[in-house]
Amino acid sequence: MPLPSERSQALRQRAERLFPGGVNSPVRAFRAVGGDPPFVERAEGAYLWDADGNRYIDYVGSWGPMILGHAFPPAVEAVRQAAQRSASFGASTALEGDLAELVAAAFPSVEKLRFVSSGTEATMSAIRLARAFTSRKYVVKFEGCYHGHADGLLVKAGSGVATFGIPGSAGVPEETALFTLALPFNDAAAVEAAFVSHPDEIACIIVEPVVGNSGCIPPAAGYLEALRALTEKHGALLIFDEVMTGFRVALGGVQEHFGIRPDLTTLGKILGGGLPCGAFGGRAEIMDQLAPLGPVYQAGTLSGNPLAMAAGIATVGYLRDHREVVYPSLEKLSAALVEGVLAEAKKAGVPLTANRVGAMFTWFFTGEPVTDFASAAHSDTKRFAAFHRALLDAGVWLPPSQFEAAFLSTAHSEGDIEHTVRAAQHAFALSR
Ligand code: HOZ
Repeated sequence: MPLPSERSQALRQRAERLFPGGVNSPVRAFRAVGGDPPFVERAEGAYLWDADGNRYIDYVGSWGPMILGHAFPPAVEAVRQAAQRSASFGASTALEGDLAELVAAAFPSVEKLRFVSSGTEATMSAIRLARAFTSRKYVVKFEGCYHGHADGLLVKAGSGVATFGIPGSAGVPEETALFTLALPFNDAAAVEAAFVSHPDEIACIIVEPVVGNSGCIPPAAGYLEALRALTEKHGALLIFDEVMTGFRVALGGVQEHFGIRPDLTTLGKILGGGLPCGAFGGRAEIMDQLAPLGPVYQAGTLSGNPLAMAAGIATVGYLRDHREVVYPSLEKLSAALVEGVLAEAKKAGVPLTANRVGAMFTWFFTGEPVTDFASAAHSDTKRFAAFHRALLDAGVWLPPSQFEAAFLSTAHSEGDIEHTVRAAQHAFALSR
């Protein structure tokens, strides 16, 4: 990769002057892998181009939403048409109902929902609702799961919190975090013990049912079923945070893939086709506790924004209409990519563990299975950083952290996969 141009350097200097750390979200910085993040100028299909004209095969996909590739033409056209009718009304539209019907058809557990503008808003609101519905205070979450940056959820969180080794977050009062119990993922006995030590006090369990924010970690056989049974037994709600997995691991998310029905679900990312959009929904009797019907307040000027709705309808509608082709082909291509890189690591004697569910995956630089945050944290993050840099030099854009999942889109080709596997082979050879 040639050195950054004067233009790139000027963009970086300006960003560092204006934004803390030069970025508008910490995970965009390359601090965990070294080097400076390129400035993205545009993207199309599976590729990103930076301000110096370098092209990259993109396996971040805006952290998940771009399942149909960047600038997916039906979504671009839908947004263009919506913008001509005005970008925002702060009033109800037919588009909201159109997208809500698509969501409810894909997620039968979602009888009613509310749109918001981000995953953070969705999880924060779902928890408020669960607390109100159960009249209980405690929330169980899992180490390494990230549910956005609301105060009470920044406890042993994944994503940037794990990447930068921030144990919680400054600015979150101890008293706020007091009601959050962080337990190891994939350990049903720990959940059972929490219900014993906090009888009738736990409002809900919130879980990334396939973890994406410690890297990709699938649930062990029977684990999600155990969460469902324990919450039912103890009168707590089960919240599936499917912001990352919704419409990705299957049209109906992890709950379709593993056949579990949570009480509440949070969605985002693909839901808005790349525009700011989230939602939370579930059983009607719970959702009807929201204002103006019930006493739980939650609101947003840009909730159900017509541009986001239009992009979401184009994206989710396409996924629904082409699901028989989209998901099997994502599965095939993702398997080829993940297994191809794993095979090269094996040949080169590099300890590597691959976790994958559909088109969501992580290569962990450890020879041991990764089943929770503790085992993910055994990864050799220096080796990951070197791998990341080598792949970037070869025109392959991976998430800049060992503790983030990568994503494939329908726009990726077999040629992209072959190029990536060759780049990995080269990177492993260099690392010997
Ligand atoms: N959950 C995303 C990364 N794991 C969020 C992206 C961000 O924080 O910018």
